[in-house]
Amino acid sequence: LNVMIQAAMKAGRALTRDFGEVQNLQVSLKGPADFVSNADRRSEEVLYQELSRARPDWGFVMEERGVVEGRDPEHRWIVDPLDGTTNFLHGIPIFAVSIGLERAGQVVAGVVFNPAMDELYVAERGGGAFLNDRRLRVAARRALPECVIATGIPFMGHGDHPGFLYEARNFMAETAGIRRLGAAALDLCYVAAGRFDGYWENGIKAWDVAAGSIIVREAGGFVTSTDGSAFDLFSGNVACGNELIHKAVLEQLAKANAARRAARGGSA
Ligand code: LIP
Repeated sequence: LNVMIQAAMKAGRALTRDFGEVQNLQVSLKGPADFVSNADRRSEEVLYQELSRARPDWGFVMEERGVVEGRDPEHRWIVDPLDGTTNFLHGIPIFAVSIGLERAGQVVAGVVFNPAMDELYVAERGGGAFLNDRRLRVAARRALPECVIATGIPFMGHGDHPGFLYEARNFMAETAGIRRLGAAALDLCYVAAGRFDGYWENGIKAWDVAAGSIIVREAGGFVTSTDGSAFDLFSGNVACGNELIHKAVLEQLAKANAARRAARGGSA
């Protein structure tokens, strides 16, 4: 954890410098509305150097570099050097560095750092979840009408737009509100901190959710795929909340799916 915290803070300092000069960054497109800048690359370089110096044999799954094989088959770092790139490039201070540690296919530790708000979220399997040394616990609300539920909204060229509208319609009707932060790692941390009661998203990547998933679990939350099956980092979707709200989120998602199937005359 110390290695992860030091690396996240160093990368966070690099991001803070670039955030102060965001208008001077070189920005390019990886796909439609999918931006990458030299801030993402600088942060990734810091993380790659720091983590590989501390554990030379461990591999990586990184947003920009992709998979980097290590000699140790057991361990790998799952890293998003800048989660919330679009926010960052618009001067919105909701972005984070996210580092998950996978051991034998299981995430066993996670660190998420939002340098603009000086919020460091940390969890290790069996050791609880913390925000700047304060122990975290998911919210205790028991019914959707009192809940704020977060999600990610598909954007130009990405994701299932009609499917999202079916889902959003249900949550609009059943909850106290929907939020879209724009950084999946922080959505998960906000669930762990009890700020959000639940969160679901489709079309996410392993590096968006690796660290956050263990932070939610260590704060007492439940994390699965959106169909209720066991959470899989590489399945591209996630749903979470406390035990009751997680179940209620899954029910709404199943209802949305059924409504969509019915509208299509029963076809999948
Ligand atoms: C982004 C997220 C955002 C999600 C986008 C994207 P990036 O990550 O965290 O909340 O909705 O699909 O994955 O690209 O800024 O690291």
